[in-house]
Amino acid sequence: MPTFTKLLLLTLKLTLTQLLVSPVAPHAINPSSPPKLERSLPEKLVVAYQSWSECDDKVLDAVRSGVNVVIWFATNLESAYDGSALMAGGPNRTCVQEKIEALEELGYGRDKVTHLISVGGWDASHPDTSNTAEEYFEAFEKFSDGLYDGLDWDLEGNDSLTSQLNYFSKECLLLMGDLSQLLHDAGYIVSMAPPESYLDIQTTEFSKYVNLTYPSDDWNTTPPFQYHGHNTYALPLAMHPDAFDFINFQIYETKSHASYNTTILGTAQVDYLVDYINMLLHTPLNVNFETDEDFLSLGLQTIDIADKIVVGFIANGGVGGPITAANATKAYQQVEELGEGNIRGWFYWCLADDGDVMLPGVLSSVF
Ligand SMILES: *[C@@H]1O[C@H](CO)[C@@H](O)[C@H](O)[C@H]1NC(C)=O
Ligand SMILES: *[C@@H]1O[C@H](CO)[C@@H](O)[C@H](O)[C@H]1NC(C)=O
Ligand SMILES: *[C@@H]1O[C@H](CO)[C@@H](O)[C@H](O)[C@H]1NC(C)=O
Ligand SMILES: *[C@@H]1O[C@H](CO)[C@@H](O)[C@H](O)[C@H]1NC(C)=O
Ligand SMILES: CC(=O)N[C@H]1CO[C@H](CO)[C@@H](O)[C@@H]1O
Repeated sequence: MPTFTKLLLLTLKLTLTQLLVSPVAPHAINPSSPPKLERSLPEKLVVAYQSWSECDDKVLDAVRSGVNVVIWFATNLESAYDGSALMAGGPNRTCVQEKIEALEELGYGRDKVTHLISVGGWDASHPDTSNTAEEYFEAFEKFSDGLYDGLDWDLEGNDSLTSQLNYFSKECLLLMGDLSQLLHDAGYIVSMAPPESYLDIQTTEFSKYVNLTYPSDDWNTTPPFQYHGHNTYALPLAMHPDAFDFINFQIYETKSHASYNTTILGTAQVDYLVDYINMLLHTPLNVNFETDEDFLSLGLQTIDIADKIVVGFIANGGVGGPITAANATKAYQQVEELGEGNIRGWFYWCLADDGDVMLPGVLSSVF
């Protein structure tokens, strides 16, 4: 007994001393601690989003039909009552755990299906940047507790046009990059889901505002659609090119180039998507940060996204929009025939709006 007590005391003393003399900041992550699980992704991706807080058996059918990445929706990065970093919100944890276990029993374990948790969404708050990326890394691990394989960024704007949330602060963009890097280095999967204009291959402009217009797409509406961005998501990507595993391009953003070209200009859906995919694959994604007071020192950056491209649709009752899933697969095949590479995969928003689980089968048929 006494020996044990002594040993315990000695251990405690040592730990305390180590803590007191430790030069490491209290929230720093031990870089030598290995990731608990080296997450990997399938070669070709069929990504499905859950709707806000959704958790039900639809995910089982979707995975059986070809979905191999599920993104659960959506959390916020907040401060707790005592000011500490907190990842909060998202779907019912017990339910998510049950569905992941049910998938494992069906033969779709964690080695075959990746489960990510998203941050943000339209009208959602942006991260509270009074906490550091290191602190949010710990908050993620606490929130996830092994349930999720990584994180997906969905930060967007707000319905109220003059809202502060239609501006991505410098601190917010830096946090997105820094936290992504920490998660990536620890072996987690990290993705981002920019609306088309938030990562736009068709312009080099950069802005932190997401209440802008597309000056060149004339829909003859007054006022024009005022919730576009200009390459906002290019900032974390330019600063941490290796941190992101894949990029979900939301070509279904309201009044997107994709809708404009296919509806107003009348370009056939297949032709548009072939052109768009080829642009993403072969045109350098150049973004000019010189016009931004916070990031001008970055100058003109060329971002390599060739192996990260995932193109996404709105479910539209199982048809897919603004390009249908059927036309998307035709476009994929045409790009394939050119023999110069292809996209990493597809995604769709969201499981709830694909009631008869039509999309995964069509989208996965080309892989
Ligand atoms: C969360 O999910 C579990 C398991 O499906 C369920 O029993 C519980 O009622 C749910 N909790 C809430 C608050 O809906
Ligand atoms: C865009 O949002 C900012 C707030 O971030 C606001 O100051 C500005 O007035 C908004 N622009 C328009 C056109 O409403
Ligand atoms: C493909 O796109 C065209 C418009 O370009 C549309 O008329 C047609 O219905 C689509 N086909 C399918 C099978 O979705
Ligand atoms: C969409 O239309 C515009 C205007 O004609 C054109 O510049 C652009 O290249 C088109 N985009 C695609 C992907 O075809
Ligand atoms: C912070 C903020 O401006 N939130 C607004 C987002 O948009 C909704 C809907 O218009 C408003 O109710 C919120 O106040």
